[in-house]
Amino acid sequence: MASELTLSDVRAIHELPLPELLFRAHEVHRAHHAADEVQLCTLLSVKTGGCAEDCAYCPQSSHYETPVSAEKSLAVPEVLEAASRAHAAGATRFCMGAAWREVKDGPAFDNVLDMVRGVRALGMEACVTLGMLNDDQARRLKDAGLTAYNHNLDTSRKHYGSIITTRTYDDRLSTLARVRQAGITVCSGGIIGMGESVDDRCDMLRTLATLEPQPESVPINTLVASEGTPLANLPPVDPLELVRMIATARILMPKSRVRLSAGRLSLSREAQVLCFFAGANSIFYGEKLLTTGNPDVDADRALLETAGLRAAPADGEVRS
Ligand code: SAM
Ligand code: DTB
Ligand code: SF4
Repeated sequence: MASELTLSDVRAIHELPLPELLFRAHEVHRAHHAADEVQLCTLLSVKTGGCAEDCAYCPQSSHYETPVSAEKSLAVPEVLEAASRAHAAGATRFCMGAAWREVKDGPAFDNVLDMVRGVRALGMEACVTLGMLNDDQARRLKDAGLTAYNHNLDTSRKHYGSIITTRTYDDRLSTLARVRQAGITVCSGGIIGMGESVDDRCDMLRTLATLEPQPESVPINTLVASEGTPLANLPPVDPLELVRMIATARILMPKSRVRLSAGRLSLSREAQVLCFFAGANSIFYGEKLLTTGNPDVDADRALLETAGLRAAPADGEVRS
């Protein structure tokens, strides 16, 4: 995608009549991906709660009174047991999240490196999301075999200041540049339903699509309105707005894996199938995201089966 992509270019795509938008997105999807495959990715919070950042959507921020309390980091063996169970259930990617503002050198980070090595040894892709990091930490993650680093832009530059004040949009972009520089693939997306305008949504997609190269992975989350956070009482997103967001992301970033991420518990099967048609080709798989719920494994297996879709094989595995 050309770097001169403008907000009005993105709006023009986003505002297409929905059938036309879906048609174009699906065409792009089929040209670049096996359109019947959905990657199953399991999440685990390896350090929950007590986070110093003030992200207005997040139940793990210590700035708000939420039902999530600060816990100790998980030990390496329990994380690898969870990864192994996820693998046995069919997940090919394991993503570990920590409620950190940034990575700090020391035993907790050394443990994360061991977790990454262990997940890779199971034959799974390993992704972590640990907040900001420096060049040396990015290099050590790469050396441990990390596949991807998740760090979301979350929203547009304009809307960002009303969601997070404890770090800037440019901090986020520099972290992404460090990850890229270290040779780790980039996972970056955002959240809809945080009171942003359609322009904000489109501008976030514009920023993601003009990164060079584009992120390999783009999670699109719907706000999980969490008790105690400043965004707890926002109205739910119309699922068709999510479909538009996914279709627009697919058209702008043809090769990226677009992930239908948080918020699926509020989506009908029909809405999820429309998201897959629009180009989403990954879901979080397992009863829990980081601290909130997600459809259970049986429901997701049944959804894929009913829709005639299949779990994507691990890289290098032959389709059966
Ligand atoms: N602390 C690290 C960071 O923020 O980079 C990593 C973990 S953080 C929980 C990862 C991402 O989860 C956030 O960037 C945000 O996009 C998403 N997220 C967190 N809470 C959410 C919520 N209530 N609803 C939807 N997405 C959420
Ligand atoms: C992403 O974009 N969504 C995931 C993952 N990256 C780390 C996290 C969703 C968290 C939803 C709220 C929770 O469960 O705490
Ligand atoms: Fe902390 Fe990440 Fe939650 Fe922000 S999104 S409060 S950085 S855990």
